[in-house]
Amino acid sequence: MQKRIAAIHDISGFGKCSLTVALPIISAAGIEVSVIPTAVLSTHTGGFTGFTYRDLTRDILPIAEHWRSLGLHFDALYSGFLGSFEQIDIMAEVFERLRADDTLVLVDPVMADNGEMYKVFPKNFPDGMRKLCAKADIIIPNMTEAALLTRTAYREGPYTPAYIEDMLKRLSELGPRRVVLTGVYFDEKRLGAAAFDSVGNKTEYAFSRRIEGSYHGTGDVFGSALISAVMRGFGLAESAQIAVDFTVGSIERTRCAGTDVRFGVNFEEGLPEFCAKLGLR
Ligand code: PXL
Repeated sequence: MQKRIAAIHDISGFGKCSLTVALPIISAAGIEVSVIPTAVLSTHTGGFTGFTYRDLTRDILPIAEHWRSLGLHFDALYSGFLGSFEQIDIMAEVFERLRADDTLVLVDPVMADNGEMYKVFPKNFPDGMRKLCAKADIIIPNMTEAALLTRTAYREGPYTPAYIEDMLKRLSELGPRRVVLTGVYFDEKRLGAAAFDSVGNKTEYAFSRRIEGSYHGTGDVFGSALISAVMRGFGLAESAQIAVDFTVGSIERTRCAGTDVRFGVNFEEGLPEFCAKLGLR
């Protein structure tokens, strides 16, 4: 049966991230996507000034409640950028209302990158995210978010396997059985993700070429590809490799084109190859 995911992120009209990335990627994977927009912005907040910001905090629970009343079944709930601190507790309530026994809850604790918290969030935001991560089956922090969630100091790479594996363990101790950590690298040539399953205490790595620069929206491209692969039946490490390859290909095309890094990455032209890897033709 076709799977159904509820994606709960903001919609930034320009700049390819959150819902404008999750919808096309998950749909291309042959999975149905329902959306709860957490906020509507003219652009994302990474490098643009003067963006509009319509907070939708009060709409989230009524949307979830309407879906619950319809008896809809979701194979996965996928949350990302939340529009306000208040939305963290609301998201926990959304999970309560929409989660069935077989629903996978994936939380991307979007709040920081490159050693810094996004300026739109208050200082106590990581405390709230930590509580939300406890309700997830899988979390997918980057290295900055991992440091904030575990209350450890942010460190720049290259990292060591011991450092990454200790971080993964601490993150899973927050509650989620599985953790995929992004922005992992042991040398200057390769970069990727580490996938950890606390059942079996196993860490696996998914690397690709390391490309210079910081491209906006790549965390959402990665997360959307990862949940798509998991929903199509791939294991966590295999899904992480598919998502890393898709993200790196998208970055490479964008770098070759010389596009402004704020404009998002060209993931669109990688969709046919992504679908082929998922076994869709
Ligand atoms: O990609 C993460 C993200 C999503 N949504 C908005 C953002 C960001 C990161 O800056 O600003 C609105």
